[in-house]
Amino acid sequence: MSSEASMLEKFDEKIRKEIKIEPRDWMPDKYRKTLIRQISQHAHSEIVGMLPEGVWITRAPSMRRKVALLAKVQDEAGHGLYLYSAAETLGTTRGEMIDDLHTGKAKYSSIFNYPAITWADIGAIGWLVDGAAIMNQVMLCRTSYGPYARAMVRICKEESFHQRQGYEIMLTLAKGSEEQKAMAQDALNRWWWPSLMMFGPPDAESKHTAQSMAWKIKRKTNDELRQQFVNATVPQAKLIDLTIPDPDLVWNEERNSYDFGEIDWEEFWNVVKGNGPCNKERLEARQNAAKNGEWVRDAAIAFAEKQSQRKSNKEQVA
Ligand code: BYC
Repeated sequence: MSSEASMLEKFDEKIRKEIKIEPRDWMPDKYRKTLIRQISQHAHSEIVGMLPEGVWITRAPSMRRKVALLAKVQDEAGHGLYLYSAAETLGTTRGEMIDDLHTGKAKYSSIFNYPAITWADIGAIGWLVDGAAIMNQVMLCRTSYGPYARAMVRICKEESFHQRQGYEIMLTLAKGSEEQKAMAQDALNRWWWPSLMMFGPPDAESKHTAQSMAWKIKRKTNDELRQQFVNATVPQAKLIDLTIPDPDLVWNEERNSYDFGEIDWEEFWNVVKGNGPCNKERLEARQNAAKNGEWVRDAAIAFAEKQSQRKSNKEQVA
């Protein structure tokens, strides 16, 4: 047996036995590439995901809401950083990943190309977008690559706070004046379908799912997670007396699940290809942030170099 074949056998055995793959372990090149793609896209989603909510920090309706939103957006920056670090253990660099984002080569979640136009959108994002994100990320806590799985455990704890803060905003608006309730319903109408799209294309059209399931990178398929999300979210909407904007939504006793309407996949691919309502604006915001922060990074590097020079000078004297 060639040494590559024997390494592959060992790798497959670890996957079979649910032993995590760690950075120094041998892994097939395609496994490494799939992880770099998925983890870096995930990291970019966290960073771009700060933009729609970030603009509402100064406009939050009370001190309490402002503090919670500020904490949430900061958490997202943190999630991005854990994820970039996890991807770096696979041999890529943060600079390469960020360049790929800024040049439009790397994807980030379609959902962040929609605008947050009212305060209720902040509620809908927390409730639906973070709700969908958790559904996907809970299964990623069991992903086969160790650093990704461990990052996910911490991220999920923070995401559940995000989901609750969003749902609580929706609850407050839904119990408020007629105008506030209408604002909450309008946000639900606009965010519902894009949230279902977050889970990715239907299984039959998902080019990566079969291999990622075999490698236990993904533990559930796009359609399974989407269904799980619908089943969990419909009762939450009922509880606050809001209507899911889907006339085909109906409980199916046999499947023990909700049946739901057809997703507009043409809209999804259009957004993924860069033609959503905010794609251009989001990319420009990240490119400008990189340009405007260049002097800070240069200064930090110069300072670190000076410190390390001083340390080695002292060591030489001693
Ligand atoms: N948007 O074969 P498929 C968050 C792409 S952020 C754009 O099913 P896969 C949060 C896909 O990349 C949550 N593109 O792919 C932050 C692929 O294209 P490439 C983000 C999408 O990887 C702030 C092609 O379509 N979560 O939590 O097996 C505030 C075919 O798809 C999308 C993650 O990133 C999409 N929605 O499955 C609030 C989780 N869907 O790469 C919240 C980690 C698919 O071949 N990622 N594409 O050019 C995953 O679990 C998987 O990558 C996906 C897709 C389920 C998203």
